[in-house]
Amino acid sequence: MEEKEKKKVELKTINIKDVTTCDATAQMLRKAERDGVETAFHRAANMKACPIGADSACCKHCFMGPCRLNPKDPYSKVGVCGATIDTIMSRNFGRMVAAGSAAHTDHGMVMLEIFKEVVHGRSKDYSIKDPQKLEDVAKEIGIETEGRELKEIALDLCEELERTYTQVEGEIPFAKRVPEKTLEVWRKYNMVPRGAMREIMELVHRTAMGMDQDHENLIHQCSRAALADGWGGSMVATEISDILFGTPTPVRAEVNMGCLKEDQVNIIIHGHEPNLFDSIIGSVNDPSLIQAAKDAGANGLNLVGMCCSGLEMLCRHGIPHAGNFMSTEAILVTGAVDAMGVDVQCIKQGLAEVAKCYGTKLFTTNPRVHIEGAEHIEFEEHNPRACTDSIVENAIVRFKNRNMPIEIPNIKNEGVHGFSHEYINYMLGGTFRSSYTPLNDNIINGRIRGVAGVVGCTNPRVKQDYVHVELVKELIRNDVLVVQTGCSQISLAKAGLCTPEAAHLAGPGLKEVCEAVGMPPVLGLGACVDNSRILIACAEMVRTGGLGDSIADLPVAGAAPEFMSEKAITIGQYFVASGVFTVFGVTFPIIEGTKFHKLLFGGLEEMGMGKWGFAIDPHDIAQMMIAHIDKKRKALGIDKARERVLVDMSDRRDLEAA
Ligand code: NFS
Ligand code: SF4
Repeated sequence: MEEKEKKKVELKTINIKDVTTCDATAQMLRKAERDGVETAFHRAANMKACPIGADSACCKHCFMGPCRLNPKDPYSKVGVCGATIDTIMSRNFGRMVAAGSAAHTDHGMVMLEIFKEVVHGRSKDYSIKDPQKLEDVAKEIGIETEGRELKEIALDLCEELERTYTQVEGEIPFAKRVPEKTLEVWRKYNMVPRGAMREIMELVHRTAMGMDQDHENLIHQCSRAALADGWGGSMVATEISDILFGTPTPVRAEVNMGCLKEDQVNIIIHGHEPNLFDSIIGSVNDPSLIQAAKDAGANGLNLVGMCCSGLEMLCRHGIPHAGNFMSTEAILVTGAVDAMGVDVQCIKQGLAEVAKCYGTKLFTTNPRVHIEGAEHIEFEEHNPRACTDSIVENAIVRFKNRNMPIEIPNIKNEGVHGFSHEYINYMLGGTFRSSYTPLNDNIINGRIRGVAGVVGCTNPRVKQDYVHVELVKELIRNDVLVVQTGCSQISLAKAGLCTPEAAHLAGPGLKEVCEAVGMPPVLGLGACVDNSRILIACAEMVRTGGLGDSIADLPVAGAAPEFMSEKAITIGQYFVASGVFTVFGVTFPIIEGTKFHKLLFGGLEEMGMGKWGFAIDPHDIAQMMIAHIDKKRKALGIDKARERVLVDMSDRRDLEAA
């Protein structure tokens, strides 16, 4: 009792208006406080981030330490082994990259395994939904497709793509997609990835005590392991998921907590791999389970996604999405969630406690992820429905036994999602001449100033959704076309910017293009692994011509303004290594002014890559990105075109006003 009272005192310390701009989440945080339930928002307020760790100034790579250096005076001390601040920070950075790369590549490998099972005819539960994509991808990496059976091509594709993970020598297959000039830079610094397993292994090895103690040397392996994710693991995950579950095309769908239905059995799938979600779609459409729900007094089964799992199915099938990372605990506070099934990545342990408070059944399904206090129903690739049917059955039981008041925020936002790079191609070019030429032309003539990728997590250390939304608004207002993935896409969807109607918020040039094509100024591409779609789009822009020879020449920039995950660091590093200026918010785990900081924030650019940037305020981030885009426009000699367009635009407005 005493302990509970103490908790309540702590709960008072958050000011809900300061921690989120998501109205549904705010409503649920108020309810949580009334109910005496805590969330990551409350814990963040009560857990001050360690200032030494935040700057990456500590090392625990051996037990002569752990050693802590002084972030305020980083060169005043070294570790017991003599490691300098640059060594310590770069090794920590490398370990983050290794972890993030491992996450995406493990996910990609699972997709490839399923694909193999399907191709060998050993899986009846999945099938090839996009044979055209299968052929296209095969052709692109040099597999003969002419006159061959799909199965033969598919077998070759499996074998070839497996090299992405396992090969010990030579370049990964998707290196073939990289523009030659970008590849040259990678080759110069020995950064073209071999198999991801090889690269991650080497990176973990090199970041151990007594290993690579030169941050300039180590950054090459950081880049190589990161590229093994972006152009490897993540790209395979995306391409194989498209082949198995369908390539996204624009689909209207609803997001936010109002997607829950009080009179139905609500089931949430949260995590990352599309196979679990795909199987549960089958379960909720099973007539016998629908009948069971009706027998329990429900008006049906309501399946809703969250985080990246949710994005996989929002973009492919228009399945409603209830919210991003910082809303996963909050949604349980509705009391309306009968079951939540999770697989891998970004699953807060705190969910178990909140679920317990509201009688929601929390199920882990993946052998890699068990949570104390959650029930585990293992998802087996050979019998996926056993797991997902069981989740549905359990949800029905919970629905029948609901015994507490339910409060569902009455907020839903509609938008259009599912812009694969193939669709962007088609959308802009039309059926007969599908290509990136119109995009490049519009960039060259200045209607579109450049392209920005705004991606990544939400983080309780900054106001949820606020930074994403403000940043994107400012970018489109300045004629920058925005592409999105991950939790950021949901932030913007909730803010109503993923609709063609949002074009009125865009600058005159971008607005004109959006209206002509009927597209939103903010294009949602999918989950975090689908950042690979952005890489492919960048490569296509280079190949189409007129915007330079390498990705580093393009007037593009990226941002993860509310990041929290190691995976985001890896994504940032593969974008930077690919040639993109990438700005992070919240905090950056490297001390400003150190040699390693200078390397990341400038040196890499001098070597022909992109570079990192950091700012907390969304308007600062936007200005940095726009300045970079303008710098690239100038280098390409297309800055004048834009000035002309702007004159044209204001002239036109003057004319209209007259
Ligand atoms: Ni990306 Fe997806 Fe969200 Fe961040 Fe987590 S769900 S892989 S890591 S929090 S965007
Ligand atoms: Fe300290 Fe060096 Fe050991 Fe790190 S590796 S804990 S800096 S002695």
